[in-house]
Amino acid sequence: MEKKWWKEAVAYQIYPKSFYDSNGDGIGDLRGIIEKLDYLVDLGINIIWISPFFKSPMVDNGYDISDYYAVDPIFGSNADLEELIEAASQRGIKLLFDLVVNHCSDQHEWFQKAIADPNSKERDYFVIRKADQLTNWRSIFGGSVWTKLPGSEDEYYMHVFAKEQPDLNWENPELRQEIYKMINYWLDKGIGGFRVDAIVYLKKNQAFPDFPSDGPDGLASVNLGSQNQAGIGEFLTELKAATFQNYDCVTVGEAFGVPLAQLPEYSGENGYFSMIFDFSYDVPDGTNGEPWYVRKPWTVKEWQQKVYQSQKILKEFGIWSPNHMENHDSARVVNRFFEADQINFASTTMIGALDFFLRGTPFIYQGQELGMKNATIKDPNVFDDIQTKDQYQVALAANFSTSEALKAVLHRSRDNARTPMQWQDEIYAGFSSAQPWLPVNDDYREYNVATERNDANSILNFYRRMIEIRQKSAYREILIYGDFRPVYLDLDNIVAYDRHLAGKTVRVICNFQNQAIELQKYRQNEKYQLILSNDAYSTNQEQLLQLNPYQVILVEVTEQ
Ligand code: TEU
Ligand code: CA
Repeated sequence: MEKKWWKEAVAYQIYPKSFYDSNGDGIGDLRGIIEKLDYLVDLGINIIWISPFFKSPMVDNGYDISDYYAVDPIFGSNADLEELIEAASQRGIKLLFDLVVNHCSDQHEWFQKAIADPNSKERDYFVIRKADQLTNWRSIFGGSVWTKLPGSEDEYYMHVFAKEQPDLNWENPELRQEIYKMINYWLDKGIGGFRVDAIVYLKKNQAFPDFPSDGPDGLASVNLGSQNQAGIGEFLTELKAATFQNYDCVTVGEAFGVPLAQLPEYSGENGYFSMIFDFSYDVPDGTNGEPWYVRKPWTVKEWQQKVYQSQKILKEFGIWSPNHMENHDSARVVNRFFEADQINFASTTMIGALDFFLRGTPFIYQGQELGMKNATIKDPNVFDDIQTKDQYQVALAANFSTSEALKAVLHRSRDNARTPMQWQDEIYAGFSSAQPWLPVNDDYREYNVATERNDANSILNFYRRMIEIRQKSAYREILIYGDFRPVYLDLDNIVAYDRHLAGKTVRVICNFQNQAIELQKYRQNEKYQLILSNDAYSTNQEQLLQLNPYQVILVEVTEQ
C-alpha cells in the first residue's frame, strides 16, 4: 500500500453557512472559518473540505454556482479566501474545495448567454432538446428534469437537480476546457484538492429513452438515464489527465451508485479519483425506487455485513476510502442509528469509533464531534432545504397529516445537518450575534464546544482522543495502514474488527446494543491492553471482560 499524505490525515467537513458567523449577519462565512481554524488544529484535523462558497443565488445553498471564480458576498471576498488558504497552510491544513461541475446556476453567464442567443456557443454548453424529444425522467428534487428554456418556443433544458441548476453538456469539448481551466486555476493557488459533487451524472444516455414509471407522478428516476452511464469514463479520464493528475492533490468523488466491482475504475492510483465516498452502508431507509419516507427495519448483523463487504472489496482492490457517517445531505448519525431514548454518550461515541478506526481516511462532519443531533424544527415553514420542502409536499400528497409529514420529513431532512454549529452556552449557541438563518438546536446549552472542551468525559474530548491515538500514538502505523479483519462474527450485536500490521494487532470492539455482554468466553488465550474506552473498563485480565451497553473499546491484542 503506497503511502500518501491524505491517507494519514483526518478530514473535517465544513458547511460554511452554518459554521461560524464573523460579522453578525446570521450567516457563517470564510472569516468565521479563519477564526475557528485553531479549534480544528486542537481537534487534530489536517484536511478541511468546505462545501461551496462561490457566487450563487443559493437555491441549493451554493451548489448552484453562478461564478466559479468569485466568492459569494455572503461568505466574504476573494481576499478572504486567499487569507484562508494561507492561514490553513500555516497550520498544516490542506483545503478541499467542492467541485460542482455537473451543473451550474441558471444565473451563470453561460446560461444567460445561452438563453439570450440561440446561436451562441454557450447554447451547446447545456443539455437542450425539443419538446417532442423529452424523457419521463424525474429530477432528484422532484418534478421533470426538463424545463422550458426561457425565451424559446419549443426547447427545454435538462436538470438532474433543481430547475435553477441546469446540467452542463459534457459532450461539448469547449465547455470541458473551460472547466479544466477553472480547476487548474484553483489548484495553482495551492489547495489540497477537491470533493467532486454529483460526478456520476456527467454522461446522459444519448438515446434519451423513456423508462417504466416508478411513481404516481408517471415519471422514472433520473438515475436510469443519467447515473454512471456508459461513456462516463472517457470524460473522467480526460478530466483527471487535464487537471488533478498534474498536482499532488487528493480528489474525493461523490459517486452514488457505482457498483462495487467498478470501484477500481473510479478510485485509487489508476482510478478517476483518489477515493470515492461509499454510501453502501447507510441505514436502509427507502432509497432508489421506494419513497424516501419508508423506514425499513434493519439489524446490526445485516448492517455490519455491508461494512465488512465494503472493507473487504477495498482491500482486495488495494484502494482507499474516505470513511464518513455524516455530511451536509444526511440526518445526524445518532438519529439514524438510534431511537431517541438510546442516544447517549456511549452510543454516540461507539458509532463514532466504529467508523473512525476502519481502514481509510476518517471524514468528520461539523458538529458530529459534539454529538449534535437532528434539527428541532417544529414548523414546516422553517425548512430551508429545497429537497426537504419538496419532500414535505410529497408527504402531504401521500395523505400524511401535517404533523406526520413534519415528523417523516425531519427524520431524513438535509436541514438536520445544517443547523448552526454549537460553540458556546450562549445566545444562538455562540454561532452568531444575530438570529441565525436556520434555528439553533434546543440542546445547545449542553452540547457545545466550550462546555465539552472543559469536560474530560465529553463527546468532543473522546473524538480528540481518537484522533490523537490514530495520528500520534505508537499505534499510528497500524491504525492507518494496518489490514482490516472482522472478528467475533458469530455474535449478533457485536461489531468487532482487528487492524493488523507487522505482527501487531489492535482490536475495536463495539457492543452495539443496550445491554451488557460478557466477552471473556469468546477470547482464546488473548491478552488485551487497553488503549481507549468510552466507559469504565478493568484492565485486570483476571476479571471477566464485560462490555456495558454501547461500550466501545480499543485494545492491543497479544497471545496470553
Ligand atoms: O448531492 C448529490 C445527490 O445525489 C444528493 O442529492 C443526494 O441524493 C441527496 O442529497 C440525499 O439526500 C450533491 C450535494 O451533496 C448536494 O448537497 C447537492 O444538493 C447536489 O449534489 C446538487 O449539487
Ligand atoms: Ca456572516
